[in-house]
Amino acid sequence: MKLEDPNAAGLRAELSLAEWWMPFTANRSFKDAPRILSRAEGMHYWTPDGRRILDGTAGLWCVNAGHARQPIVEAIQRQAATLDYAPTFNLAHPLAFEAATVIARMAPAGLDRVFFTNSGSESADTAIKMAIAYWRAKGEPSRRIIIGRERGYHGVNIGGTMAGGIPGNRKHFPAMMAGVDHIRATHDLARNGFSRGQPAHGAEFADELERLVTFHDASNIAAVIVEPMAGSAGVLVPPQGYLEKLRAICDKHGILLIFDEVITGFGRLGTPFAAHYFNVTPDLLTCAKAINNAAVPMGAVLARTAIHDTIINAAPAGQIEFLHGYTYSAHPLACAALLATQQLYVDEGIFERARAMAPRFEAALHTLKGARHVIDIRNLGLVGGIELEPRAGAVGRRALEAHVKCFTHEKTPALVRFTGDILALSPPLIISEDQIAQLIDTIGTVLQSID
Ligand code: PXG
Repeated sequence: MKLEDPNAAGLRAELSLAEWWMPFTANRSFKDAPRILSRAEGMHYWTPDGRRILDGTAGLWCVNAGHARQPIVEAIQRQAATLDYAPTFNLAHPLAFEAATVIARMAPAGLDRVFFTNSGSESADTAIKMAIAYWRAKGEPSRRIIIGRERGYHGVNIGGTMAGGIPGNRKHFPAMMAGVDHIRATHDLARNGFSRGQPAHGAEFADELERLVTFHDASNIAAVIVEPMAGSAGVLVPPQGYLEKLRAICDKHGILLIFDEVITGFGRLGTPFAAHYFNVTPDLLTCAKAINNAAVPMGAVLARTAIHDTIINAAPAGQIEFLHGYTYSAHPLACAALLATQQLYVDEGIFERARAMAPRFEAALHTLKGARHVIDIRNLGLVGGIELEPRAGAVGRRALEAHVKCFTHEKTPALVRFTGDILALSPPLIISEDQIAQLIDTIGTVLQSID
């Protein structure tokens, strides 16, 4: 196939699509009809043929400040020319300390030790290893079981895959990690359909944790890992009181609570973290994506001081305390992007902006109630989920078709995510009211046009 891309200098010749094995993609059908993005700025992507697409997903829930923001671009450029790479095993560079300090200061009180990774998946596996290392250092090494939740997503590494609860992601990779169990998901369409914000029913789903504690015994359980608000599995907003209950049960049994804030971190709900929004503080918190506006791959795990100190103090002086880390942990370009991004969030009041826009986003989103195929709408902060009735015998096809038709919409194309038969919206936090209206209008007309 030939791709004439004016932005891809050096790639103008015949471009083969065969070699790149694409992630989480139906490779064959995609390559039959590829959708290519070649430029981005602010709220928009552009295709190689110059079509401008409104970004309804902030890339993949990650470009919270909008695309190609100048201060971030320049920080990366400067850093690449100053210190392109530095090892961080028994060596360091100043930006890493600065970046950790900035993140610790904005984190919920008590979560003030920061371990850098390169993705949300690495953050999940790092947090799981921290939990296990903590109990070992504390003299309770039998605490090794990790409890996840059905429909949870914690990335694709072994710990995250096993603690995760999306059946399709697990079924090809059974039993890669011993000692994992799951509480049930909180989704309850019958009682909570078309909820605005946190649904009223379902705090009692947290009691499942008590059942598992009785079953496994608390002395064998290291940690519970959940997304405070689940995104990838289709925008599942926690019922009122649910997270508080999980926290209380963990406290009662001395179990660590891990929040996976890979998509909720950095303003998505109008607060720095979802922990602030819900006023529930975990013991470990994973993040990635918008930590540096996704400009360079980066993630982090935030730990309570006591967890950090327990692991550090258990090792003899002079010995490595936590045998874990990545070649690119605290990569200089990622740190430079982080510092510029966090400054931009403050300078432009981007989290406050998201908070102010959330009610207008909610109102616009719920105008789709009654649109063809729509069986539920849910929202929190600048996240929206639109659940469609699946086609008989073809689960996921209707939402895939809606996604493609939004992208190829003649007048006002938009990028919309889908998972199963749920459309997910998570626009950059700089979206305007007009752009929200346009996004919802595009989805509405597309839903009318598909079977
Ligand atoms: N945890 C959560 C809660 C996530 O949403 C990860 C971990 C993994 O992060 P990395 O950086 O390893 O991909 C994620 C990633 C979608 C979608 O369409 C969501 C993610 C990734 C790709 C697609 O909802 N989230």
